[in-house]
Amino acid sequence: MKTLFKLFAILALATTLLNAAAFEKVAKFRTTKILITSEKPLVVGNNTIEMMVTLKNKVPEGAKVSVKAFMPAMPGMPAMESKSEAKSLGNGKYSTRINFAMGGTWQIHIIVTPKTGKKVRVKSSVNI
Ligand SMILES: [Cu+2]
Repeated sequence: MKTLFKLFAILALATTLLNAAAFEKVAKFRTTKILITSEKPLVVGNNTIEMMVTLKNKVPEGAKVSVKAFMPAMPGMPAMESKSEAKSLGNGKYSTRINFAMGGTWQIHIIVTPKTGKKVRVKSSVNI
């Protein structure tokens, strides 16, 4: 019995470690909450992020999600932007790729378009 318990404890720990995201941030706007995660640390170049979207603590069935990451113009540098339509993985989970062209602070706008009702823009930012 003791061995079995140990086995379960190890399994539980392993699962926790496997699920630990290298990047995690919550973005909120009114009743819309988005948990942004990435398995790998965010880097300059291509990144895959996942988003867990809830509206009033519920999964918005059939909602569309798009992501815009941008950096305003800087001295000697034009404004930069990366736009994408996220792929639905079901159960309020979405995945998309973002390209960060350079290091620094990037503004992130996540636009959630529910099947019915108004679209919501949730703002966040990341440091690369
Ligand atoms: Cu820049």
